[in-house]
Amino acid sequence: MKLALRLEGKIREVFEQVRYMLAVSGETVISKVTLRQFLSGNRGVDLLLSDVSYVDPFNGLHYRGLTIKQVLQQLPKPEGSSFPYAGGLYAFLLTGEIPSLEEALEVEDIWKSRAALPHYVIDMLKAMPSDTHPMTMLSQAILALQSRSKFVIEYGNGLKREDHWKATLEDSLDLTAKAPSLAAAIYNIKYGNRAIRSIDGSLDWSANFAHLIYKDWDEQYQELCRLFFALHADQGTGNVSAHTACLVNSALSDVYYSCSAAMNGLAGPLHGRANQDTLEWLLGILSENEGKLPSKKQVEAYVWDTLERGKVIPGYGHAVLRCTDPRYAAQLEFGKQYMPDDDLFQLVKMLYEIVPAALKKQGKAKGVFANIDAISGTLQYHCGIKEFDFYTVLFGVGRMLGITINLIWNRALWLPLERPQSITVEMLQDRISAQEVSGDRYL
Ligand code: NMX
Ligand code: MLT
Repeated sequence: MKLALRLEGKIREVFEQVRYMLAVSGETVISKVTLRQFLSGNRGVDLLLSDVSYVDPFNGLHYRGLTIKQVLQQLPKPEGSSFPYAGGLYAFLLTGEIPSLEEALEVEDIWKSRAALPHYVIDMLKAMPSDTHPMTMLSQAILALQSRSKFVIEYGNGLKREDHWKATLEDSLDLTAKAPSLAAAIYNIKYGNRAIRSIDGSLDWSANFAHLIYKDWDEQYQELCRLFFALHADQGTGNVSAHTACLVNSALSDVYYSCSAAMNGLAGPLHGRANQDTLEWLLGILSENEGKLPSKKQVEAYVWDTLERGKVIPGYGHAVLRCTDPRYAAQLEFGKQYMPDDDLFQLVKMLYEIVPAALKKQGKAKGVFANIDAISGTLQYHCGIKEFDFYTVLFGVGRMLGITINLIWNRALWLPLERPQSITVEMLQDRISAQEVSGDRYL
């Protein structure tokens, strides 16, 4: 595999660099933690290593140093499409080099050859109770594939540490190849008992999802799939889903265990499920106004009612971002092009004018701007995916791209078992007292 050969060279370079830093500067302090940070989920504490992406609080997501706009411009695209091959994005995030068309297609071809789902996974999904949340189905289906892990077999046969990344790469390609098929199987089984399709060899990975849910006629939806999966791929590794995967994988649990666990984190309303909750909330606003677009005043009243009931405004705020999420902006452009007159899209734009000011006035949220979930469901809904409890599965399909790449790199860099220390309240109090005496404000 040419991809693995290119990656091997990169890994050698970065491995040496990290080992050298560790040997020469091992005791250098790179981050300090205040008591407030300690009790606020370690916000703003630099604790994780990843070159794959970085979230700048004021400029948002960067994939390998490039903005989202640059990435969408520079990666190879299928003929006639405005959005890149996911295979090209994968190669780029993995190696840090913009791939040629041929290099993007190498990943697409590998995925095509590994996309089929084993029958027992489909049978298992069909056997689950009909009220099972699609994220539970996704997590279970990934876990069901775990018995196929090449890492586990090779580890059992004495796999050397320097080769852990190679088996992780194999598992990663196997799982990501199946991700659209898994999501489509869940969709087809849960919402209509439709037959499970095989991929269309003439379509790329992203557009194949449209084909698998019987929307191959819908070029607009194929375009949305390409954009959607690209935008959801990575967001640093501090977010709950990626961090969970990295933590689980640090015990040398394989890619399947790690990604299944990641999906359980993504299923939470403060994380990926916010796309489902946003759509439900938007439909609630419309239905209060008998399905018609409400006035600005009515929307403001709805926003305040939500806040006064102690609820969060889904799709707004962020643990890191202090600006509008560029992933929101990229989707806004898509909406302007394809659905400018859609009522939900109009409502999304109204909220963008209203919510940040309301959150500022309320004075609690540190990030008040729109995040990726403020709009993603609206685009799906317009394209006919009305089953909004499914949206987080689509987030998961995209996120598996970034997560698996981080796992490959974590194994390549020999990142050890994650094991921070916990301390008792009494110990915390003692440290505060000791430092109040010494005048040092840091723990
Ligand atoms: N609406 C109402 N209150 C909010 C919001 C919001 N959108 N965002 C933050 N707050 C509140 C938050 O609940 C907290 O309240 P309290 O002090 O009573 O606990 C306070 O403001 C301070 O929170 P922050 O430090 O600004 O936010 P934090 O970093 O803890 O959390 C989120 C970040 C994303 C969890 C939070 O902004 C939120 O709940 N947003 C709505 C849900 C959402 O859109 N999640 C998706 C995030 C992106 N993703 O895809 O994962
Ligand atoms: C994400 O894409 O993971 C979300 O924006 C949440 C985060 O970054 O913490």
